[in-house]
Amino acid sequence: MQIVGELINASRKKIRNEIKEKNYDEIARVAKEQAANGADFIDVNAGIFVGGEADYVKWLIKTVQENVEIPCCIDTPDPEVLEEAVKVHKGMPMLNSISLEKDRWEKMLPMLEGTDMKVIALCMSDEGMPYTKDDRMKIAGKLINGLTQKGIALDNIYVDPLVQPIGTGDKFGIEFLNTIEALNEEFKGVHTICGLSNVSYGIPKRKLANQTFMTMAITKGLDSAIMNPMDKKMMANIIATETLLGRDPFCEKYMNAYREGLFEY
Ligand code: THG
Repeated sequence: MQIVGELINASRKKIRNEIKEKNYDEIARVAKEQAANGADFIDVNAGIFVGGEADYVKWLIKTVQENVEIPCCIDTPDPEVLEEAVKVHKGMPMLNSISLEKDRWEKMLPMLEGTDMKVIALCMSDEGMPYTKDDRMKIAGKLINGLTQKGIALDNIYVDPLVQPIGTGDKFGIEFLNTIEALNEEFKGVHTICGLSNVSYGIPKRKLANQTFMTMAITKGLDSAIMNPMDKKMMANIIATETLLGRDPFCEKYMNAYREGLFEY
């Protein structure tokens, strides 16, 4: 499982002011604790600062990269912000995200061509949010084919089928899970990713729903997630699920995690 640490996001009340005031030590701390707890990428999102977003994202990238070795996942729907942000990022970032929305698609494709950057392909189009597996697969197919036609490797594409709150539609969970399964069947080698905690918006005991949904999604083939790596139960749950699914030869990761005390929660 590849983990994108979600904590450096200005929409979180806890960190909004630290970003606004460019509190270097606090951002460095949150980057380091996520990396130390298993993050493979650090998501940076300053989307709430209208007009100042590019400046804040660039500062976040510099701050994160001065403190951890892992790359950033640059989280903005604005292609102009992405373009500026990519210039200050050292090494290969993950871009979050391209979609089939005309403006994003047309402005981001040239940015990706000829590079080895990773990109999240969000299942969204100008026709609005997809609800069923079939809606999502139509968009995903166009995204994957369009990207690979431009020479982008399947291994650099992370399809996000968009998790929607189960409280707003009983079938949103299963439609998402079926999409993960279909993506792995039809596009072998492509990655799948999501912001999984969306599923539990508006219902109690969110961690219970999130952890259960994570296990179900991994079973269908989910191989990456935007999540809180400081959630020890979730991290333990991921390791146990992968081991039980036969994706951990000789239970090595499970045993190592146990010995390192990662299951003491
Ligand atoms: N797909 C992609 N990118 C994404 C998302 C996605 N980026 C943003 C988001 N969704 C994932 N990131 C977060 C970051 C923080 C929180 C949730 C998702 C979070 N939320 C708390 C809550 O939900 O209650 C607290 C919010 C607060 O502090 O106000 O912490 O789906 N590609």
